[in-house]
Amino acid sequence: LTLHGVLNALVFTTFFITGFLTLTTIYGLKRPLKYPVLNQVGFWTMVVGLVMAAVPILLNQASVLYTFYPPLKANGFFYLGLTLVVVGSWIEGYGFIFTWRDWRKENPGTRTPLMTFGGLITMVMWQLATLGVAVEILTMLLPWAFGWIDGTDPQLARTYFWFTGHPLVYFWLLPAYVSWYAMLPKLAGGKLFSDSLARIAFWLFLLLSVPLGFHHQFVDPGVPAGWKYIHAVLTYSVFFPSMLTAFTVIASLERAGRARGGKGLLGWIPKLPWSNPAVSGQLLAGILFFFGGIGGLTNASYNINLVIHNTAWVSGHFHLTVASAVALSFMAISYWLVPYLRGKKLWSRKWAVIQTWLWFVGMLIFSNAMHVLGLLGAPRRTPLGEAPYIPEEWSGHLLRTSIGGAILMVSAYMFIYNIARTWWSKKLDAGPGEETEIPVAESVHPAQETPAKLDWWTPWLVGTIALVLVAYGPQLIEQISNIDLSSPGVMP
Ligand code: HAS
Ligand code: CU
Repeated sequence: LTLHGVLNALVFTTFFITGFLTLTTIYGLKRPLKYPVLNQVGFWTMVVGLVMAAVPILLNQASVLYTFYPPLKANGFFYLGLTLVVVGSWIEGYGFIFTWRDWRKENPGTRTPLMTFGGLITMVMWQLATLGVAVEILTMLLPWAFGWIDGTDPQLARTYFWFTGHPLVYFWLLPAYVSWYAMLPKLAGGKLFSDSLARIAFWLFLLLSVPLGFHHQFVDPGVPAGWKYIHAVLTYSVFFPSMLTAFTVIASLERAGRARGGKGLLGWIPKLPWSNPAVSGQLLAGILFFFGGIGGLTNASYNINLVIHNTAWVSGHFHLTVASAVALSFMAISYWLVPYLRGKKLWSRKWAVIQTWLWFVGMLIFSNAMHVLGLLGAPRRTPLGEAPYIPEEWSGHLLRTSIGGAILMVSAYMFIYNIARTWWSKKLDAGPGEETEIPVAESVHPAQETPAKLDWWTPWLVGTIALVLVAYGPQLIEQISNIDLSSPGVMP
């Protein structure tokens, strides 16, 4: 489970995101990276970190899951490896920021191209968000794992982790939103409904991603209830930019569908280009994300959370969010990105469209079964196959989980095969315009008409830092001043 969680949630995402945001930076700004070597260093730092973390996992020296909660203890190189993956992504982020800063100097007053703007917000938020795990690993887990200190403080470690852990989900989600706003409307044959609304959504994610991590700690004894309520209210507020996204992206899609002859309330939906896998994948990812988002609202409700926390419900939630909204969007983006990078046609569009639908159907079965099992009390992070307490009423849902999971695996291998055949094929050279273009959506109102304030970093950065200090400062001071490094480690 550690291998599954780390490779999918931390590695697949981070590597795809830094690659995709490299493209949105240089293509959006129409200029090369300011310091290409810097981004190469960032990439290879991530690769070294990946290998360093993977070895202990494979040697069963790091069975601590992707959240590496102490007192579960891993070999020190696992923590060091993950640290390098984060440091590598930081370096890549600075490479984008330096490139944009040069562009900004030469283009004063011009609105930052939306695809670049969304990528920058993602990376700036990530620099702030990762301070939590950086402090956790460097001041607690590394010295503990290498034996320089005897014990650790699980409560403080969890607070540090969730300082990063929730914004981590938006580090995953925002690149998918960059595609949904800045590319999908073009792929659908239309325009972005509103450039301003898109930028407001990204600013709100910068402001609200970090100061709400306690919604993962509603059952933690060391966090006072008042602070849990404050973070619960802030969690409701971070709903807003996603609802804004649903409105703006669907409005853009509706315009495209109607331009293609869609009539009536919903007649525009079948008119969308579902035969393009880059479109079908992202539409289906969005539909799954509706259910994931509603589940997030349930999770955020302090008292209801007590019912679902640490149950299979949560696994159902994040397979609709990171494993669908994000992962299925990344696969769909790959269906134009790899042909673009290789100048070759996709090996099979038909396979690709079928793959996206298989993911959709498999995930509906898998995640619904997980949600229901959670409500029936099935714990997560537990090898249920070994458990002596499997009540009869779980069996049907466990079977559905397996069926859904098997469909997802077939879909995943169809994706990998299609991409590999495209990448290494000899004969599929694409003619001009055939999928080798980067889809750039124009907005209905030119971006230049978007208020200049929506391209102005200082007030939003100051507001973000102030909100984080208010939401976390007092509790961090309290927990750090009461640090108790007495908990021994457990290595399963
Ligand atoms: Fe979550 C736990 C609350 C979003 C991932 N979440 C997790 C965990 C993960 C995760 C990995 O409050 C487990 C962590 C662990 O290991 O313990 N989550 C939320 C809330 C949101 C949310 C309020 N989560 C995400 C996203 C994730 C993610 C995004 C990954 C990418 N989550 C929680 C809470 C917990 C939690 C508690 C702790 C539970 C516990 O006790 O452990 C919100 O951001 C959700 C807002 C989303 C919406 C949906 C908008 C819909 C859109 C679709 C548009 C449709 C389109 C297509 C474009 C309001 C934008 C249309 C198609 C046509 C055909 C037209
Ligand atoms: Cu969260």
